[in-house]
Amino acid sequence: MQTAPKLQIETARVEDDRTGLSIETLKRAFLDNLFYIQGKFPRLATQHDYYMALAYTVRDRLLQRWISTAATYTEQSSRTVAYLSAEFLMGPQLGNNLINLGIYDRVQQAIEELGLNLDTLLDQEEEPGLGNGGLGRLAACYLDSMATLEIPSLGYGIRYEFGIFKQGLQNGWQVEFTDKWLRLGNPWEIPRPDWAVQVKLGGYTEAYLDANGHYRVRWIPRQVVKGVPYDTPILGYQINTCNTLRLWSAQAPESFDFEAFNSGDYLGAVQEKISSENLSKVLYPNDNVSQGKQLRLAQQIFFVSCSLQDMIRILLRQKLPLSEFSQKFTVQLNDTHPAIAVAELMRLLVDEHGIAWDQAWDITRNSFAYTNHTLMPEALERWPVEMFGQMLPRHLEIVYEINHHFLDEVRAKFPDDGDRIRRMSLIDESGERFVRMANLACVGSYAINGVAALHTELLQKDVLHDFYQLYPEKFNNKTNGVTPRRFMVLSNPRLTHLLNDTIGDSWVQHLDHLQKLETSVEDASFRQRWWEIKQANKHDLATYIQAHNGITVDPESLFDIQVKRIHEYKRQHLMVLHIITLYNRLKANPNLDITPRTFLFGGKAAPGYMMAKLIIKLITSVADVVNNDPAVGDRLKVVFLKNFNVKLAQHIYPAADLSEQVSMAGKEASGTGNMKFAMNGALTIGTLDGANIEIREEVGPENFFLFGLTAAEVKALKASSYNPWNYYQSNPELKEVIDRLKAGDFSGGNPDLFRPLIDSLLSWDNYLLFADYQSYIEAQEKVSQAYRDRDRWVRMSILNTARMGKFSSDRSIAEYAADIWQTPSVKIELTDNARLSR
Ligand code: 9GP
Repeated sequence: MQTAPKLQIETARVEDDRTGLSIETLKRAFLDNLFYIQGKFPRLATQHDYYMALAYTVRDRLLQRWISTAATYTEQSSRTVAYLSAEFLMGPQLGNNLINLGIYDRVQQAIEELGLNLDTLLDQEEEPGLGNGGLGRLAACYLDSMATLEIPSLGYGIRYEFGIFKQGLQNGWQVEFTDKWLRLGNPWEIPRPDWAVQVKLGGYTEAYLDANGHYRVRWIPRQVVKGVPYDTPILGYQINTCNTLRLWSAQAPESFDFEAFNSGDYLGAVQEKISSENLSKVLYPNDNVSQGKQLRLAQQIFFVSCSLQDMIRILLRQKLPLSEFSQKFTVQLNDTHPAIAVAELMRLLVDEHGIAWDQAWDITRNSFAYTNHTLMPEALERWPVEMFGQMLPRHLEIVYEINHHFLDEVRAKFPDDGDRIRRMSLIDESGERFVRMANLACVGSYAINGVAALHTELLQKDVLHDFYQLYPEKFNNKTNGVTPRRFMVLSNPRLTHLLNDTIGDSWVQHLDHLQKLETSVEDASFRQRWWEIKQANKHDLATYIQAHNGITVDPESLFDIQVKRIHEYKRQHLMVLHIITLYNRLKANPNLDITPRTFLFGGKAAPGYMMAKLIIKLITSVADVVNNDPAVGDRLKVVFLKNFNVKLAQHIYPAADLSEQVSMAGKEASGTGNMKFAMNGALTIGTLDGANIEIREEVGPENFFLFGLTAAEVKALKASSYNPWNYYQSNPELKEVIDRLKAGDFSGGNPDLFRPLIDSLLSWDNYLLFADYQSYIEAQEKVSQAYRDRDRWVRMSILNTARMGKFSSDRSIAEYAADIWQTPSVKIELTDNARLSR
């Protein structure tokens, strides 16, 4: 038999238009993409067309790295982290990819030579807002660090058609708009329909005997949904490693039910399609709260099942037996959202691949690791048993079976302890029955971690105490971190240049090298440059505020900023109490010499969270009064920046003087905004909560404005029947603030508008604003004093940046890799074709 001639692909020996990095080649490739991909020529092209042409130009350059990476992982069967997360808040991709490819400046020049402006093109990108806040953004930072540290990894999630809603303001109230981020196309993703999988839902199970006479169970679903993967390349920083984010989109297996269609029932025919596609339609806009909705459970099983089936496909393609699943993959569960994976992997192994229960359980238990991200009781997911059983009848059986074995284990270690059994059971039977997802995650994982030292301690002492007693060896802490590539290099180019000039650029990969800055603190010209950079960044933000809010703010004033999700526990309204306190002082004494401040807020409220929405209305109402009172003049300004997202965040962190991290101690698991601010030289005013504690330890207590009760004091105060009314009565300034609000001074004379908020503060004040008020006001006095001494302030600011090395996500990921995943790094060489063309 004649062998077919080997396909010869001409290897490019000169720079080619898809890999070359010279300015001339970049320009040629850009115009080529404009013509052949966008189908436009310069006279017709919009700025968005130019953005797309540039994005494709950059994507081509990622592809050679991506393919080399995939090829190497396949050849070497590398151990891989599968990071399962219902949210990935990626932010815009173009700028970050330019930085990581190391071609930012070159592309800027190429674009300018073409008569265009890079900033304008970057601004065209619709960010994929596929997350709510900290948890989703952390997942995105971790993908960046895994690639940078050359750790083989796959991020798995949902390709929501609509991401987090866009926030507008109407009369000072939040209004929500659909986020149609895919409207103009997404140049970064590649669909992989050939790797689509099917996910079952509903129906019933039945037992049968297989050909060998073994008892088996099969699941007859009511509905089958197709999951189609869309891949996005995740390039590491100036390295060849290019990992993958794989997001699943739901489709009906057949577009039409032809039987219904032929019988004339057109709507019925598309019904199945609509209900299937609903699974990946929209992100639930809740942060730190679980709504317990059926569709949300369906989303979870959908992406988890797709991802586990995909891992099994990869394993089998590499000719590895299923028994090696846990050697090939370590599966990180980002909170409980993917915790159903424990039951789903059991189902796949036992029912679909005929592996015996005990062996399957060994594989499962060695495959998963669970990160808890919250201490908020309302965020701990529980599913009504009935709903769970209707959607996932087989999983419910498996959960019962796991529970049966697990409770035997508990009884063996803690005999005659019925209460403990009730608390630890995977099923909550105290009233209506629920499946407890955190318990399932703890039982099915070999490692359990919190996201800051205090958080892990509180998990061990409190929320997961029983599990800690049973499995102390599983528990460990992994303090969060953030990527300096996006949140320093990309966001703050001025600071980046100064740092590079002063200490070289190794800090971008080794953030602890920032320590070298400490010696420059004594250099007056360095301090001057530091100050000027902050001023320039503040100027840029002031311009943005003028354009978007129509408010003139003074870049010389202290920029005092709180940006994060709006939540009572985060206490945006504590900052409002301070603003009104200053306002009252100025009204009483118009000549008072105060440090001028600009108070900036940003953040979304969950659409159904009425109190959070009222807090936004409070901020905008106070802003209306304060900003327009001639007695105040330019000394105080209050601004609510609408639609806080990653893109906007990148302009805000570099411009901050003061970072507000004021949650009630014991509630914020870690926080990551706190890190992004401090890295960019903002000083923090904060409580001893989450990662604030570690930030303060690192930067030094003298460079941090501490206030408020500790977590232990909060607990004690709550136990001793806290009464906010006493604080109100005994603190004249606090009383005046509340009385003015009550009188309607910030609501056009309407005493009812803020009543729910005021009543909640006066009656129970769950988050102890009144208890912390005085301490907060005093700390703010110290801030004002410190800011008046420019030299002192700049020194403190420099030391904050210099000492933030610990909070790089590279450090966090290195710890995950060493302590939990045991994933060696894998060097990626570019394929010949790519190497020749460099
Ligand atoms: O609220 C936490 C936040 O403190 C933390 O920084 C972030 C990342 O670990 O996770 C948040 N948790 C959630 O969004 C829900 O569990």
